[in-house]
Amino acid sequence: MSDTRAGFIALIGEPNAGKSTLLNRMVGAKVSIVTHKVQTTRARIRGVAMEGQSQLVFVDTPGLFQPRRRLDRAMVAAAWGGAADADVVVLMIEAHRGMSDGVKAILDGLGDLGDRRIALAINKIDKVKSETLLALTQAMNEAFAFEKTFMISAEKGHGCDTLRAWLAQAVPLGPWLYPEDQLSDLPMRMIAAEMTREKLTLRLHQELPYQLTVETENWEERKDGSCKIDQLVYVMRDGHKGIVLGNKGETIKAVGQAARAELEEFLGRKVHLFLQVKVRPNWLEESERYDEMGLNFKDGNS
Ligand SMILES: Nc1nc2c(ncn2[C@@H]2O[C@H](COP(=O)(O)OP(=O)(O)O)[C@@H](O)[C@H]2O)c(=O)[nH]1
Ligand SMILES: [Mg+2]
Repeated sequence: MSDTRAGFIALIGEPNAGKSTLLNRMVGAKVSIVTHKVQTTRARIRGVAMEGQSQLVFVDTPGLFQPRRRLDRAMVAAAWGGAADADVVVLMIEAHRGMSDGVKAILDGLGDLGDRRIALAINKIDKVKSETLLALTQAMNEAFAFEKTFMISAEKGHGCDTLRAWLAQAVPLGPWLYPEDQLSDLPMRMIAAEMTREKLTLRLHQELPYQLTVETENWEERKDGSCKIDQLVYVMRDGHKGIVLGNKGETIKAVGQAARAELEEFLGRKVHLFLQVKVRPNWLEESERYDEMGLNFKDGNS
């Protein structure tokens, strides 16, 4: 009998709680993109971490919030779906924001998850005093019977080893689900598209990132060990195209350079990245776009 363990751990919470930051820290590599803007993560992203004999498959989810548009609804459905499929659910909240209306709405939904293990991770403890943390821990545990409460800083690392060690014994006994050296099950073409989307999100105005999506069109392995990647940036309006390109193309050029540098580091080899911007007024209503993001178009039906 083997004594290996393996399981899925869903990270849920409001947008910006720090789910993607925690996933990357647990995996030890950047498999999910992180920005200070809300709703950066769109699809369910899995990252694999090993802790002793346990394989922890973290599922980063889009944030849970009040959905208004089709893409929002598909994202929220993916987040709850990720939680329903997991062995362990970790609800992440922000220490300084406390029990917000959004957190209360999520607490209401936790009851429907059945009898799986649910833990609380209060994140961003670097931002608050310890009295605040104790009061918040108490209030949260009065609202829901969490199996454990962790106080962490996903960014700085505090408390993350304790959380990981607990998760390692919380996942069920069983064979590993992925090869030991695999970091993510996301196809490389999607990781590459996400990296470009992150760089765009970091550079552009508040609303615009929501209105665009990036897809990898072509991936060509070259004899010299490098690869050539062609990506399309879909925007909704001509004006957006101008903003993405920037004056004399300088914005798209800077985005391309930053994304290429990160891809080269991730892949450990030379990358030739070509970006093209396309105006597609209706991309938010096209099911192929959702397939490429790993979302279910029909989940967005109102
Ligand atoms: N101060 C502080 N900021 C954090 C911490 N964890 C994450 N952040 C920041 O919070 C923002 C949102 O993080 P992200 O992981 O994208 O959140 P997500 O939307 O839940 O995936 C980013 O700017 C992170 O750098 C933390 O422990 N402390
Ligand atoms: Mg995220």
